[in-house]
Amino acid sequence: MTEQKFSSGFIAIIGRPNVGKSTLLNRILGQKIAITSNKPQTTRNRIIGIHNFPDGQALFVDTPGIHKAKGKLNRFMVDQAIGACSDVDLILFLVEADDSLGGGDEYILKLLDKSSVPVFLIINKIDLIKPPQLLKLIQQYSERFKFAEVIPLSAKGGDGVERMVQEIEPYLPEGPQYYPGDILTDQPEKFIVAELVREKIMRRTSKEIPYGIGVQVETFEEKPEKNLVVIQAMVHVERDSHKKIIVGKGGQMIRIVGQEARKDIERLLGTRVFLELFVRVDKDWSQNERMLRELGYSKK
Ligand SMILES: Nc1nc2c(ncn2[C@@H]2O[C@H](COP(=O)(O)OP(=O)(O)O)[C@@H](O)[C@H]2O)c(=O)[nH]1
Ligand SMILES: [Mg+2]
Repeated sequence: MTEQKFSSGFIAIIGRPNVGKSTLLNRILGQKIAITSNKPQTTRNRIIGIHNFPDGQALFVDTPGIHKAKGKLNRFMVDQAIGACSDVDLILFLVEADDSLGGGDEYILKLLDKSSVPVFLIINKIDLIKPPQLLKLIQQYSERFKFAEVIPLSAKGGDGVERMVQEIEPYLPEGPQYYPGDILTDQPEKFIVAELVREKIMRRTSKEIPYGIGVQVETFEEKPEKNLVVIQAMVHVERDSHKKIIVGKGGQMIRIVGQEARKDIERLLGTRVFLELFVRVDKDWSQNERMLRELGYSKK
């Protein structure tokens, strides 16, 4: 009798901002661990999502969008993304179906030219286009780069995602089970909780605010006898005017954000949650190394 071998590997999900990388990761896992929004640069950290096969484990690395970055936080984000590609077994390069190969994608393809890791071209958001458009796009990309596979899908709707996961399995080398079978991510719960609060603020506020906020969970107290977790989180903003908007008239905005975040956190943790949010002005926190470290946006 031959012994069944275990295979495992790391798979980087990369692409320009807003192409749907985090949405795809959540879809693969069937659970929300990575926050998403229609604003670019939503994802700031590298997040690993774990998918188990009967005899294998795929570790998906969600990354911030790759773009030409300015400022400390942006630079950190792009470095995270590029760094994630160097030590993986497979790269999923995401592009949007309703777009054509542009400068931003060419910038990424140049990085891929230098790498020897196999690359899948993932054409996301096929719900937005018609088949002829898709064929043109496939042709355009295939002429430019030798992809191991080309897979059109819809991360949001789910079409094609399962097939993609099946196509990945043969690319996993023999390897250990890195994480126990019941774990979804390498990120601590506290971090995901802070991210969910940040997501709700990003979605509720307009343009300029999202980039200036950082959320830190200060208390995370489990009360299993009450099936309850008590959480206090601080929202750091850069300006008084931002604080005003996030708190809202009579505290209305922060109350809505808190309610929405609480629902997601309860789903994530599987318990009732008491969530309290505070807002504090810290000018230039996103340029401050110590603050960035405290919020998890820096290498140790
Ligand atoms: N129509 C459509 N929208 C999508 C799809 N996948 C993601 N999106 C949307 O694209 C936006 C960016 O998604 P996100 O996952 O945050 O992108 P990321 O920056 O690459 O991580 C969000 O508004 C998503 O809802 C898809 O398959 N179809
Ligand atoms: Mg993202």
